[in-house]
Amino acid sequence: MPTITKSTCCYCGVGCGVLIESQDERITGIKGDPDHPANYGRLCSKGLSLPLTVASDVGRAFYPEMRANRDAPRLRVDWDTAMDTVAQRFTEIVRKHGPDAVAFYVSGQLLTEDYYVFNKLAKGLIATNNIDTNSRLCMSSAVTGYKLAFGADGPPCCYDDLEYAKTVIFAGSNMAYAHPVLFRRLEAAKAKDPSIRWIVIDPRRTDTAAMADLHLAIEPGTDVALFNGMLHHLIWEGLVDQAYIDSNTDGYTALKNLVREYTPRMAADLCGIQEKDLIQAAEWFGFSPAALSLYCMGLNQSSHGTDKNLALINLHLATGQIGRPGAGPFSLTGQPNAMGGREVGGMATMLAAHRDIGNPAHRAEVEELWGSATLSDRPGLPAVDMFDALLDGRIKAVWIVCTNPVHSMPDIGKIRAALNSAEFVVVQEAYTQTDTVPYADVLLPASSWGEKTGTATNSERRISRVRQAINAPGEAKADWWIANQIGRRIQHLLRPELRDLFPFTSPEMVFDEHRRLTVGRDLDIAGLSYSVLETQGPQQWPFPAGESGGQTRRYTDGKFLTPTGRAQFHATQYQPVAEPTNARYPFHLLTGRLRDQWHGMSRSGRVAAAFSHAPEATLTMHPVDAERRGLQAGSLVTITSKRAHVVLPLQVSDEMQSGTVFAAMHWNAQFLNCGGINEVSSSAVDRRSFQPELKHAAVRVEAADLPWRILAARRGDVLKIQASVQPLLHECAYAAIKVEADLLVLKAANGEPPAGWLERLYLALDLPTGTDTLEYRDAQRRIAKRAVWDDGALAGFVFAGEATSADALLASLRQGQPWQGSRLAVFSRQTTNIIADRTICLCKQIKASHITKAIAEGATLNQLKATLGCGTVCGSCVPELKQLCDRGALAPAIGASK
Ligand SMILES: Nc1nc2c(c(=O)[nH]1)N[C@H]1C(S)=C(S)[C@@H](COP(=O)(O)OP(=O)(O)OC[C@H]3O[C@@H](n4cnc5c(=O)[nH]c(N)nc54)[C@H](O)[C@@H]3O)O[C@H]1N2
Ligand SMILES: Nc1nc2c(c(=O)[nH]1)N[C@H]1C(S)=C(S)[C@@H](COP(=O)(O)OP(=O)(O)OC[C@H]3O[C@@H](n4cnc5c(=O)[nH]c(N)nc54)[C@H](O)[C@@H]3O)O[C@H]1N2
Ligand code: SF4
Ligand SMILES: [Mo]
Repeated sequence: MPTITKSTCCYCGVGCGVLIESQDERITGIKGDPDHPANYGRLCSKGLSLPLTVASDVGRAFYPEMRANRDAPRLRVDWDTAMDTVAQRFTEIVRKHGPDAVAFYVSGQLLTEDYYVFNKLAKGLIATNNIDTNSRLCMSSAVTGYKLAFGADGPPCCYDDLEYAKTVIFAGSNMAYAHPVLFRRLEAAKAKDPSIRWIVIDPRRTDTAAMADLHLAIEPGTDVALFNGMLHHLIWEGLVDQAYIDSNTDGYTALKNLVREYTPRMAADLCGIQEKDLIQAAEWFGFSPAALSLYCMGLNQSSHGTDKNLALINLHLATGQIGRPGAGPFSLTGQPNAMGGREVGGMATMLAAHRDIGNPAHRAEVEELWGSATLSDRPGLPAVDMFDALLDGRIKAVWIVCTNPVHSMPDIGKIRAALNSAEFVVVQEAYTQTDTVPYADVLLPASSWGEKTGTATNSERRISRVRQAINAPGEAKADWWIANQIGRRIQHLLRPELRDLFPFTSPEMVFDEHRRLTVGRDLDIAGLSYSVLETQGPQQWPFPAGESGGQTRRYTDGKFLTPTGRAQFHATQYQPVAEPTNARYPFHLLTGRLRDQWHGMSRSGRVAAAFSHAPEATLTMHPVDAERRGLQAGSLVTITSKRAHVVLPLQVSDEMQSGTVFAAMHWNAQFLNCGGINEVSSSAVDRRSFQPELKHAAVRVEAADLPWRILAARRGDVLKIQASVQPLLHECAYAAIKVEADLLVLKAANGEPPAGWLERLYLALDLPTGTDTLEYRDAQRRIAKRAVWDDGALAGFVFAGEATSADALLASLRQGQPWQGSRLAVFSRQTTNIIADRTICLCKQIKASHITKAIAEGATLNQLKATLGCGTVCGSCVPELKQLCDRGALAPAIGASK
């Protein structure tokens, strides 16, 4: 009999409740938890495919590993050896160079309990504030914005506001992809009340934008000008709420003076949109009984991310659109526990429970509660600075937990150099093939989703239990446990005189200590405990002692947490992106997410179906720009910034504006010859939030001259084949792995064949010579072809030397049917170009060609659902289905794919 465990999805900040089905230490299924108030039973394509991510142990980190030096291989060691080593090296470095010579780089995907112990280890024991997180790349501008405007961090809104809102602004958020289950709630609300207005602010026509009543395709980075222009119109049309401004805010006059110059015409010009559209947006917002703004990385990941947040909040304060059902500035959190990390103060710029490092009273409170060493009053180094300090030797050792900076940080070349120059690197990971693992002197194997216990807080401040369904494989351990064990050892070496700082024997003990620190703070959760969560289900904070529930909405009484009790307006001047385009770098590069992949793909990349919607890394460009440069869809292009270059196939689509190009953030050296698009991205940061401008870089795009081409495919255990091919990828100027159910496809290109590469590829793909192998070589033309049969069916092939396509062969490989006729035909059976037939609906596996055919025959969205079944399970594909229907039977795409 399968066991059912109630837990939480480990992907996005929606924080959906899940029911995990498991049997014999394997996760066998998943369902949405009908009782969870985030999703009421729904899951998106990513959540639904979680069991597939853990179906195989290939690539999991099983045992602690260590290496004697940079050039030695990492070898298996026991836990005590690994933990003693980490404790000793950290202690030595702290003794010799001081506490700020070590750093922790952690993650918004850790559970609150994990985060808490790491924060205590850094700040309470070692007395350094050098603990930062990937949330710096994600939420820090939102944090700064909230703190400056309201005096405290955390969204004022709740998910029910999605149903109450009458005007919804999506600012720099592709919610249809990134927060799909919440998007389903918005779709349902709009279907019920078609007078609801959606405004999308995004330089790209995303699936979210395509569903909007108004899409403001602004020039990248111009959001502040837009919001200022909207406010100008609201003021001059008398649409502001003067009574709210007078009684609840400060700073209005300065703001009013500033936005006087932002006439709708001037602002619209800066944004590259029409004045009437800006006015329309302002009026829908201003006249609305309830206006809700949902915002995400298009605002935060900017060198003026704090200003973008503040300018949007200004609009809400000026119109009193806050603290009421359906109204407010709602920052969507990206990671499942970005909020929990903020609550425990797990960042270089804050202390536990929303306290400030620079506030002596706050430090004293934490010291008292912890019985710890004197807390440091020196601000810690935020992510980008932290790696800079590692590079120049100020920091000697770093402990990286649950994040993959050699993929996700901007300007990865610099991150690699920093890790290479570090004295000691610890990587605490669940998977061994990520881009950061090769830099580990010590690899600590972590348990992952389905294997861990604790809590996480979602976007609406709701704390949910994460429960363990199965045991972790091998010797992998929970993150809090590892921090606690090593913490004890470091304390023994460094501060034995202090009270035991790491007494924890369970996550519940950690949670109880955490909630004691929140007493009297804005996020007070003294009334919450594991047993309350057990009996009453997930709860929002604040939840002080004596209360029967958490707080749904904040600031409902117009009282804020600033020293004056009034919200603060901030006069935000528009400033351009840090790296404007110019004649040398004429394109503006945007980056963002795909529907079915998660970040560095260490988990989602294990699911073949996740590749079917967007099969490969590409660069998307507007058709006019491509034509002007003589670039064809599908051809390889080199994307060059001031820092580095990357080669990718070109995708052509009018969802881009001319002058901007887009690349997904996910692809990395597990699937490509390089670390992905962050090779070229910029590490310019916002001066107040220190968040890097991952959304914007100036690049040039040229045809890549790489005449030697390889197309290879192999049937078998894809994870195993991928692991053996991965080390070869970087030797080519372009190489990309595509995954299908039991088929791995490799495309590569180079100026000429790298020495001995093909022979190594044959080995990696297990395509040996022998009776079941056919080979063709033409040394002069540098052509080499090899095909291998297994049990009479084609098992794999490599075609090298000329631009080849082989869809007939790929089809034959997929089928695995006995080969018909002469095997010699293998070298001539190809037809022309592969037309990418994407799978639009993952749940029902419905391909684009079937859908467009049905639409051509007159099918509506509802008929598509009824006849093909697409869009009827998780709903993640509905926005795209709707778009296809709206376009009528037109071809779904210009160029290679979409
Ligand atoms: N499928 C999927 N979902 C995810 C994740 C994932 O990896 N995959 N990750 C989660 C995480 S951690 C996060 S942070 C969220 C991110 O969620 P989102 O922020 O919604 O996703 P992104 O695609 O990164 O960026 C959103 C949009 O910002 C736009 N943009 C770029 N520059 C600008 C600009 O100057 N102004 C405006 N207004 N828009 C701009 C981009 O074109 C893009 O469409 O997603 C979460 N959900
Ligand atoms: N160009 C560009 N770059 C971006 C972004 C962008 O939009 N554009 N977005 C940025 C944003 S918003 C974010 S949040 C970051 C995300 O970037 P990362 O934090 O690098 O993302 P992940 O790939 O999710 O990394 C999590 C790692 O933890 C491992 N892991 C999984 N479970 C566990 C566990 O329980 N314990 C431990 N110890 N490890 C585990 C996974 O295998 C994975 O390698 O990327 C940022 N980088
Ligand atoms: S929306 Fe999807 S990825 Fe996000 S928590 Fe829910 S199921 Fe997981
Ligand atoms: Mo994020």
